[in-house]
Amino acid sequence: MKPHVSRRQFLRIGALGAGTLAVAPTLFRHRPSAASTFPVQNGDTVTLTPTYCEICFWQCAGWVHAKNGRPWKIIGNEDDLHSRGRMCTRGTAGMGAYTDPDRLRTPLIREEGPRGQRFREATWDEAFDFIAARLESVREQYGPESLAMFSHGNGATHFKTLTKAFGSQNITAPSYAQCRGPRDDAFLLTFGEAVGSPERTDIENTRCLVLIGSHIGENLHNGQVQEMSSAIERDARIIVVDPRFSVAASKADRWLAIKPSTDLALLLAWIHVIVEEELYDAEYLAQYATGLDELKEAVRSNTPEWAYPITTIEPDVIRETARMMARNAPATLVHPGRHTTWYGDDTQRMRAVAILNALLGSWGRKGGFFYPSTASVPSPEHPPFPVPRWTWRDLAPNDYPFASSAIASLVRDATADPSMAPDHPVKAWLVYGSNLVYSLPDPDRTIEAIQNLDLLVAVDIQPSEICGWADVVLPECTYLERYDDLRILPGREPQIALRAPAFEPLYDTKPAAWMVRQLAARMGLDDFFPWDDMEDFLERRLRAVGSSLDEMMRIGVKTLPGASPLYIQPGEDVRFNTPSGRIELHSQQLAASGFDGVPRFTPHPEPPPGYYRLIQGRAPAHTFARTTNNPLLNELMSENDLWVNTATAEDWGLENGRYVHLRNQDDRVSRFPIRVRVTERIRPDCVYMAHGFGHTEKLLTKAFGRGVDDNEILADVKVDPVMGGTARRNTFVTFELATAEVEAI
Ligand SMILES: Nc1nc2c(c(=O)[nH]1)N[C@H]1C(S)=C(S)[C@@H](COP(=O)(O)OP(=O)(O)OC[C@H]3O[C@@H](n4cnc5c(=O)[nH]c(N)nc54)[C@H](O)[C@@H]3O)O[C@H]1N2
Ligand SMILES: Nc1nc2c(c(=O)[nH]1)N[C@H]1C(S)=C(S)[C@@H](COP(=O)(O)OP(=O)(O)OC[C@H]3O[C@@H](n4cnc5c(=O)[nH]c(N)nc54)[C@H](O)[C@@H]3O)O[C@H]1N2
Ligand code: SF4
Ligand SMILES: [Mo]
Repeated sequence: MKPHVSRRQFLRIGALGAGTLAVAPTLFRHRPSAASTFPVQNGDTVTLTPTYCEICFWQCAGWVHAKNGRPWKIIGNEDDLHSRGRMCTRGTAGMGAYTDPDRLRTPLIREEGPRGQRFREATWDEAFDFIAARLESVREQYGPESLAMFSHGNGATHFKTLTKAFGSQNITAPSYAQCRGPRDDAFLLTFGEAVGSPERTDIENTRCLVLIGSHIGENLHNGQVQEMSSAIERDARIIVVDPRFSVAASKADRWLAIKPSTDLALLLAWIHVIVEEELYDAEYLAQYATGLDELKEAVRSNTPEWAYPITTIEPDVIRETARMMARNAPATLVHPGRHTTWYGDDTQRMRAVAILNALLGSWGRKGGFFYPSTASVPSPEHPPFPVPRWTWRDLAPNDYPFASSAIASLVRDATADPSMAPDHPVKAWLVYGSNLVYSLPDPDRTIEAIQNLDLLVAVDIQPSEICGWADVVLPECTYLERYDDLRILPGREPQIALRAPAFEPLYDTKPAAWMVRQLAARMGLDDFFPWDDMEDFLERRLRAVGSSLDEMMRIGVKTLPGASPLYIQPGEDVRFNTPSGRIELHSQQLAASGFDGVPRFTPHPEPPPGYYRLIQGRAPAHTFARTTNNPLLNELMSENDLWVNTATAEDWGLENGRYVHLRNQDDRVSRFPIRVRVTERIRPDCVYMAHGFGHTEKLLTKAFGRGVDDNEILADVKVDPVMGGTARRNTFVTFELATAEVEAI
């Protein structure tokens, strides 16, 4: 029996440290008006400015409250489908990004000498002149394609335009090949469409939610957590597959404590049961799918008994959970997760997830995957971009045929080893809001690549590690001090959201849009920016859809007309964007390229004796490494713990709270120690930590040396041959007992 957990209780569990959603106190009963100032008690005045959050990429819209011009609080915008009026812990703490005294304050230029750490303060003019001159020399010597851009976040919009205007389409982000690439490409191959961000998952209406390694509740993507809370309240069935008893597992009907790295075997066994017992949606498949016969043939031997010794999940449990999914179909959602670069065969594992959903008929059905709508908002017109002579694809023309985006790690590798593609040199990097030393595997390789560059520009708000390796650091003001482009993302309705400055930029920091205009002027690329300033840019975009900056300042979020139906209508003729025009259970495209048309299980390496598989995930109070120095969030959680099973801890004589260093299978030892958390909530064959800690940059005074960075001890990073994703969970660690403990820091 599942204990009844109400939505409120789930949220409270969050407050205990697992995942908090701050419920917005409604200060004003009426709608706020244009960044307007309201008198409140004691003669105080309060100003409300619309924003959408930049603390993670769910981009919740909210209202920034300033009291007497001073930062006060941020609450969710009730009309916003991403936040539904509530921000999460991290979004609520967005003020900390603004108030952090460690922020970058002024442009920096590297002093003569080797790259790394020695800078002088510079004026903006000096910084722009330097960059423009170096880029010109790169263009002359190697061509404009030699510039690569790495980014994360909406603020990068204008830098991307600048890069394309310069003549390069080498624009990439670790959020593809180090994150959701395998998932999106697997769904593209199967349904002809990606899952996208925010995910098109109809958790709100699901009757059976299956989470395979997706730890919603700790992964705090706001809308999903709220929808999952309401699914729990509605008493939807929840199945969680995780080697660790996650917050989601604690809410589940069934927790399948799978042996890590074996998920594909479980998925194939589920598919086997659904096929053998004919539990699939035959009518749906007959109308929309192709490849059922090949699928049946391929999974014939993948019985639950076959999967048991691989996964350690008992055959009865596999059968029972498969039937539970089928009983609730099509309102069964086998959630595709987001961070899916795990073991190197990730696109194939995600294909199995896609196939399972197809069998259950959940694609395009209520409680499964909905069809999102996106607002169409034209931008001010500019001349066409020059056509580059080569792109990132030419760096490895015969590899990763199904990569649907540029592979950040590939661009990095080609920079480190110019012989990989001698005719396509990468000589300059523009890095916006991406801490590549933390987010690309093999940081030594990243630094090696950087040493080959003629120019590295880092645009950031704080002195993250990547800044230390730059030639020029451009300090951006935080999202609370700037306009950015509109938020235009797919969702149940075509919504747009505005981010406007609530405060003047502190120190000598500036918005990216201003930086780009300054650079464009020096580089003769002004024509690509046919607007005066961000207010003009936004006004023009908004006028084109019948709104205005003034209206958006008053409402923050607007739903535009033209929402398309969320679900496939009964009997509707649907053409899927695959070669066959149908859902491809057997992928013709994969087979034609020499990959398995139906996924096939192959075992992954096992930890040697005395070693444990290192698995990792998200801390609810932090976003990657970008918030660990945020004063408000650092106070909530300043370092990560290492989850160690009680039996393992006993074997090693590890008591709770003890600090250890970690040694991986290549004998690489973590720079800092990590605190052991002894728990029954994890299998004995693996250990777990949250990503984003163990900062090596001393200027991040609160985060420096606290906890361990999983990235520095990754080993055996397998590359997915289908799309170039870099797998992060073949690392095995053992414990180095730290005697000096924290004094070592
Ligand atoms: N080892 C390891 N590697 C990983 C992951 C992991 O779990 N472990 N996760 C992967 C995943 S899922 C993803 S999505 C990627 C993300 O990896 P990245 O692309 O690196 O993204 P973030 O960590 O969000 O980016 C952090 C940088 O953005 C800066 N920043 C924050 N706000 C702003 C702003 O307003 N303006 C500017 N200019 N900069 C800003 C921060 O100071 C920081 O330097 O990493 C991947 N890499
Ligand atoms: N608070 C917070 N929320 C975030 C983020 C953040 O930084 N902070 N980042 C966002 C981003 S960009 C992403 S990509 C997502 C990532 O979040 P998700 O896509 O939900 O998940 P992962 O990080 O892949 O998975 C972590 C979970 O997988 C389990 N796991 C490890 N190995 C295995 C295995 O072999 N099999 C199975 N079944 N489970 C395994 C871990 O125990 C853990 O519970 O989170 C998003 N949400
Ligand atoms: S989920 Fe939280 S951190 Fe992410 S955008 Fe929303 S409020 Fe901000
Ligand atoms: Mo991600």
